[in-house]
Parts: sequence; C-alpha cells; structure tokens
Amino acid sequence: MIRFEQTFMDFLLQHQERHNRTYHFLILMEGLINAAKHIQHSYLTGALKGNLGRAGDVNVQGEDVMRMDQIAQEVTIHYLHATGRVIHAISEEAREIVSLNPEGRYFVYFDPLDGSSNVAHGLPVGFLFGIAKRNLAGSEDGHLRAGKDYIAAGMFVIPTGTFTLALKDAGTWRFHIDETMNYVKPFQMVLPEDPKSWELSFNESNRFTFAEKVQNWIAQNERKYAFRYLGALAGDFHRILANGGMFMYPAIVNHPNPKKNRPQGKLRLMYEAAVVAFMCKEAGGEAVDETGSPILGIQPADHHQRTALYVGSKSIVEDIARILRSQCSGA
Ligand code: FDP
Repeated sequence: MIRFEQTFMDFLLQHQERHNRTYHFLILMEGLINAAKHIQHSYLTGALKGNLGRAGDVNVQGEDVMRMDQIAQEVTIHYLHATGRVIHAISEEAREIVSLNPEGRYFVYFDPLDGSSNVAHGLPVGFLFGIAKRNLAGSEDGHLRAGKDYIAAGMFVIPTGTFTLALKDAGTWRFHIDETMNYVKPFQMVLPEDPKSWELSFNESNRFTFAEKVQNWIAQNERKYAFRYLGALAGDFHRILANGGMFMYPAIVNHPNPKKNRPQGKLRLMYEAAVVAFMCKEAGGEAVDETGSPILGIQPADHHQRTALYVGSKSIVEDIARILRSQCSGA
C-alpha cells in the first residue's frame, strides 16, 4: 500500500489556524512553491538545453550573470506577480526594487539562484527568500526591514528537492519533494546541542584574509569539528541546520591585494544573511555579523547591503561573537 505523506499545503493550513495567518499568506506561499518547482525543472534539464552557462551580462554586484540566473529571476517574478499579493520584490538579480501589485500586502526579498559557482556543474544551488508584511493599517512603511521583522523565511535546495521554511514563532520545518512534485513530510528542525555532530563551514582559501582574531579562533577550534564547504549558502546551511556547528563568511580585511578586501562582508543582508539567520533563530540557533551583533537586528540602509555572517548553533556562535565584540572595542 502506498503511504501518502502530509503535504506542505496541509501543513500550512494547520499552521494558519494555529498562528492566525491569512489565506493571503497561503497564496503567496503557493506562488513561491510554483516558482521553485519551475526553477527545479529548468535546472534539471539545464545542461541538455544549454542553460548552465553565462548569459553575457553583469549583475548589480558586478558578477557574471548565468543564463539560469535570468531564468530563475523571470520565473519568480512571474509567479509572485500572479499571486497579486506582493507589493514589491527585492531580488539579487535586479538593481531596482520590482513593483508588482500596488494593493499587495507583502514584501518579498529573494535570491532565486544562489551559489553561482555550482551552476556550470549542475550541483546544488539555493533559492532563498524572506517575507515581510506591509503595514496596511497605518501610514505606509518601507521595504527596508530588519530580519527580526520578517514573518517567514525559507530556502529551496535545487535540484536536491528539499525545502526549509521558518515561520515566525512557529519553528523551522523541512520538506522533501515527492514523485508528484509536492513538498511533503514536514519535519521540525532543531539545531543539535551536542557538539559531536557539529561541522564548520567556510571558504578555507580565504582564511588568511580574515581578521587576526578570527584566524586565531579558527586555529584554536578547527580540530574539534568536521570541515564541510559546498560553496552555496543554502546547501552549506542545510547541513548546519541538521548537524549543528557554524557556517561563516567573515569580512575580508587582510587580502594581499587591498582592493580585494571586503570589510562589509560578501553576503547580502536582506535575501541571504537575514534569511538563514531567521531560519536558524527559529531552530534554536544564533547569527551575528563582524561586530558580534545579531544579524536579525540590523536595520538595512540599502536593499543590496552586504554583511559578514556567522550562523549556527547558539554556543559556538556566541563564542566567536565574544571575540568579534572584543575586536570591535579594541580589547
Ligand atoms: P556565489 O557567490 O557563488 O553565488 O551568494 C553568495 C555565495 O555564492 C553563497 O551562496 C556562498 O555561500 C558564497 O557566496 C560562496 O562564496 P565563495 O565562492 O567566495 O566561497
């Protein structure tokens, strides 16, 4: 006998009742799910159709745009628009804010295909998103929201077929895609407390460009943990959520070529760092920036703002946060 698992929509309906979410939220989520399935399919057939190469453009971050980036952006905007629920979309792939529906009640921040170095190989990439709600009752409030004001955040790992969603004050949940392209079998993610399974994830080739205190922390701690790095935030964070430990992308401050320093960090605050920080918080973890301050508390000044990121199990992130804070105060 075939066993039918609980679907994502069943799960949302239950949570809708428990957490007072409106059907507008369900419609928005359906739009995001449709976009993810479409991207998943295009990615799986990407090599056959010649879509895994460069598009010939450079994006807002000055990086080469891949053909798949363009497809994922077009697809996501199409489905978000179709929901009629989104006033503005903020994407890594668009310099300006994309205005969709003046009556819409949500702001959506997303990176439709994160982890570009994996694209040419068809290896895992991520579709990351955060959602904030417009203030419909009072005077209009803007799209520049701190992560603590998001109502949900999530990521699809493509083409692996997993989907992780965190709902404000309702935990972080993982789903798997089934034969019918439905995301099913919700499983609540809680970051493991036991350091035995913990992993450390960062780009080792950048190691000697980090601040000295960060380098020292690595030297003192690296032997305690297994080291894993995929080079796509969604995939690396997926492992950390399950096994515990820490993913980090520290500021680059000691590059031999000073022009290559990134004192602000590399990752984007609104659609990368705040998204994983939100999921991490709902799973019992923590995330801080280069000053050791919580990522979720950062008020963005620009929608493409960058940040350094340290995210994972609470005690390991708090440990490095203490060092980062002392670095800032000059101690
Ligand atoms: P990428 O630049 O390859 O798109 O978004 C930034 C990101 O990927 C993250 O997904 C990933 O964690 C990180 O950058 C990888 O950067 P490095 O190649 O510098 O390690």
